[in-house]
Amino acid sequence: PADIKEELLKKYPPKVARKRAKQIMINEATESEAPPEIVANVRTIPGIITMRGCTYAGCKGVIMGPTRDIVNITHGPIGCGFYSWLTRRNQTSPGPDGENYMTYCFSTDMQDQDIIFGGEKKLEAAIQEAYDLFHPKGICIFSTCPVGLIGDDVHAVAKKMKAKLGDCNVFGFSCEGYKGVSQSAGHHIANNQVFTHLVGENKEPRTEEYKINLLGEYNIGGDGFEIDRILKKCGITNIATFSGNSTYDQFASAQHADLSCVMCHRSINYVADMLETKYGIPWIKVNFIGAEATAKSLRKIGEYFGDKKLIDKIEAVIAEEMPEVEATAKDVRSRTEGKTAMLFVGGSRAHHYQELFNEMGMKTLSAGYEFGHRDDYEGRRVIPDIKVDADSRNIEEIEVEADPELYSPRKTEAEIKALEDAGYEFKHYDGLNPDMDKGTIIIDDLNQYEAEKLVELLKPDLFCAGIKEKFSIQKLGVPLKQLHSYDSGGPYAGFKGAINFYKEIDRLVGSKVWSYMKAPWQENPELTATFVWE
Ligand code: CFM
Ligand code: HCA
Repeated sequence: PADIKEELLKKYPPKVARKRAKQIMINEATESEAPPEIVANVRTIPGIITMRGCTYAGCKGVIMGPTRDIVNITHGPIGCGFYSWLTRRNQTSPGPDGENYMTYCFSTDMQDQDIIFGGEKKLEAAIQEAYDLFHPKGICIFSTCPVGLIGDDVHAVAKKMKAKLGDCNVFGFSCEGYKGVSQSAGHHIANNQVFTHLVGENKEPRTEEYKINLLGEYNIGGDGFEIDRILKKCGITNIATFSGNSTYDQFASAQHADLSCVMCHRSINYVADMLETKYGIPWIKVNFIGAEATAKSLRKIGEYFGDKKLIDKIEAVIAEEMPEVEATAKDVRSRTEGKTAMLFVGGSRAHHYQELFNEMGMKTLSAGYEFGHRDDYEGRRVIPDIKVDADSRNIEEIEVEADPELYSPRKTEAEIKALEDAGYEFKHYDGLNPDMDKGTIIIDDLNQYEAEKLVELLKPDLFCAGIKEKFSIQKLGVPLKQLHSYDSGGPYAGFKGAINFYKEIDRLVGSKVWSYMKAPWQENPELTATFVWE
């Protein structure tokens, strides 16, 4: 593996190589030793073809995009709105209210004249038009790069329109694309605004049993539907999903839950912390990617509530669901055992999906995040040591305090202690590194050059990444599975999702078609030349 690292760095100018060397690590983490440090959540070196996206994408596309009954207006050029319109495959199912704005792409469609003379009037008109057409409960405004550059005040416009409309919550996000080093800044900005303007609004008490929030689950390819099916079968009430197929009212009611379950730690840990500080709701890390991981997460929820009725029901559900999962796993394993994969995805899937590959007997040779922070690699215990640089300081940290009326610890200190003494972990995430084998290669903010080099050197049976990587990797003869959009597949979460995933990956790694790929000019070069590097 050390040779591989050297190979990846060899072509870079010395300064670039020094910086990239800190973002490429040979995994040495073990359960007991402190893992070595990785540099993450820093600017991509200019000129490098990063896999990352922008802050606007993280805020509008990722966190707020999947909500179905809020009108999300992109204030900016049409491309920003169009590119973030359903490309993420976040699915929705309108409830009895029938409200679902997912099929619309709302944008102010800024033109040259708006950039020169200002776009606030156009934004006001857009909010009014959306209100007149749909009368939604909420309208959110997302700032793209030019909005920050010309100084349009989206917050002032939102405030004015909220007062004018009266029965519609309007608020904005300063999530200009350049605001942070990646999508991650957009997550934080979205978390802050949703918490400030929306969470806690619905004061109507909830009387259901075993109330949780599911944080960081975006219903890509219907994952959230499968998780909800399982939760419902177990008798667990999901008050609010942040934010797959969510509604205005779910966010507004999140303070009624008794436990927050965090799927994607990177994108939503801020809301989990704020719900705890303001309302006293503890949070735990869960993972519904992988059948074993799903069972473990359900048991963790059962143990928290500590009720025999719930615990027995959860066991019954697991016992009912697992035989089909195990039979499928056994069948595919005869073909997938020992095959290898690489996973380079956002800020949590490069970790979560290793569970599914393990269940198929497949090994992960190399993995990494586009924009994870050190805690997503090394675990939350390193948070106090993370250097706060100018880019992170640029993102607002909001002050949240215990609500004088609504704060109520869901468990007594003694109850929490009893759970912890029994090994229960609150507010805990160990990150990706400890789950990967020694000697595997962990890379932050992988780029096009390194991706191709890795494939050439390690020849994995499968590469998992996104649309920008898909075709360049497949041209190298290796199948690429999109772990963002799932290509056209899914769900992959929960029990039924695991079965879907096993079957698809079995077909992908068993197919030889990619290795037959040769462009005509590779087979019969009509022109040959030698490139001389001086
Ligand atoms: Fe969380 Fe996500 Fe991800 Fe993410 Fe994303 Fe996504 Fe992703 Mo694409 S919230 S960090 S910003 S799990 S959109 S649903 S697939 S990069 S690994
Ligand atoms: C985003 C969204 C994205 C992109 C996926 C991809 C997604 O970061 O803006 O590059 O294929 O999941 O849709 O991560």
